[in-house]
Amino acid sequence: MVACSNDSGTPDSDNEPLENLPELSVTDVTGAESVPAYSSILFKIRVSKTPNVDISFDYTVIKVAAEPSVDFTEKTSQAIISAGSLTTEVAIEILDDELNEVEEKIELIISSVKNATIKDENGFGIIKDNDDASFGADGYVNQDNFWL
Ligand SMILES: [Ca+2]
Ligand SMILES: [Ca+2]
Ligand SMILES: [Ca+2]
Repeated sequence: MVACSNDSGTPDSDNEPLENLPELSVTDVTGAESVPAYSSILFKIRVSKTPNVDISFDYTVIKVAAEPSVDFTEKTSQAIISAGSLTTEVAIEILDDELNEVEEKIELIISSVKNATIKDENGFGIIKDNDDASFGADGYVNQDNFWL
């Protein structure tokens, strides 16, 4: 049977039987607020080996420690890893604000996978803050002392 559980996707066989489908994983990523208001955080979804056919899946992005429509834009859609490719990227919009904050966290979850199996169905995205501590909006006391 298959022995390589930890390989980096080396294509070592050609025509896979169905039970040997590639395995999908979502990787964790880091992004940051940036000026002007919009930037992206790029989740990478990779397969364990080069697929012979297109792999499709649904994904959705939810909050873990962040506010939808304030810190990021929620998104649910579908993506494809084309035959012969090992990865695809999903861009999630990061919204800038003027608050000095701790790191925020979102999560991407995949489902309804076709032509692959799921090894790691979710990945976390860290959004780094880009604001100074000096003056918080609406009386929000800055938390910079935690980091000093
Ligand atoms: Ca924010
Ligand atoms: Ca900012
Ligand atoms: Ca901020």
